[in-house]
Amino acid sequence: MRRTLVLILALMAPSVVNAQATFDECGTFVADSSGFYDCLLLVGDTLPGPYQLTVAVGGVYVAGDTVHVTGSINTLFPTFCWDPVGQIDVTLIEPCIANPPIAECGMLVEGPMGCTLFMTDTLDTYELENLDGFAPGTQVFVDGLIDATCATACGSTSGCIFGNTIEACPADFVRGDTNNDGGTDIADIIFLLASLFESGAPAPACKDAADMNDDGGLDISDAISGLSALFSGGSIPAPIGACGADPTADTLDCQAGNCP
Ligand SMILES: [Ca+2]
Ligand SMILES: [Ca+2]
Ligand SMILES: [Ca+2]
Repeated sequence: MRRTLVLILALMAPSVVNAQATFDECGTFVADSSGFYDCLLLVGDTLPGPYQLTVAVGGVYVAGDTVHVTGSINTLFPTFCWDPVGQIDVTLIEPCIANPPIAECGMLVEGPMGCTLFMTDTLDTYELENLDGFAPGTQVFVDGLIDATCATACGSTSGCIFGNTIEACPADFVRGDTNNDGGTDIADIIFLLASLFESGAPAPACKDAADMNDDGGLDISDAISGLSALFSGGSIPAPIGACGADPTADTLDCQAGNCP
């Protein structure tokens, strides 16, 4: 009897066209509205669903819990739950942080309605609170908080970034090339020591390149790390040997870089 009822309910469920779309937002678990089953479904903040998840959530979560889920939405899927409009093939499920931070480089692009949007490497687009004179087509570093549910006049976006600062993206560089001549040798150590201790000596064009221990500051320990890497089998943090971005954010300036 129960099996028959399941089949009937499944047949009565709204038919939908299969489509693959991305789900990447916070949502809230709700109980199946039929009251017959123990299906725990997810209602997204902007994608109302409800959605069935491909991972077991019973016993882990209860109705009312909020989570951040990423995955792809499949609208053709077997189910005995009453009312899901899609199934999320889950790649990540984690606690929901209401306003996750963002601090990364991306591109300013022209959006609809005359808006300028910030597009990340993963093609998410956000309205910014502060453009500070930067124009579309510019690579910029944005540091702020994400509001994925903001009301925006900029059409379909991934949300808004608020409380943000915006500045030019740090240039790629090779760590250790303190004198900016394309190579890494004892001359870089001498250049660094001179910049630290000789008045009037030029500063490194890319201070990140001179931060050989990548601790966010420039001092004698960087020269020691560089000497160790050159002569004592030590190593310094990436990027070394090829141009790359600083893996650790800091306040050191590298707008000039030492790469083409
Ligand atoms: Ca050099
Ligand atoms: Ca340092
Ligand atoms: Ca750094």
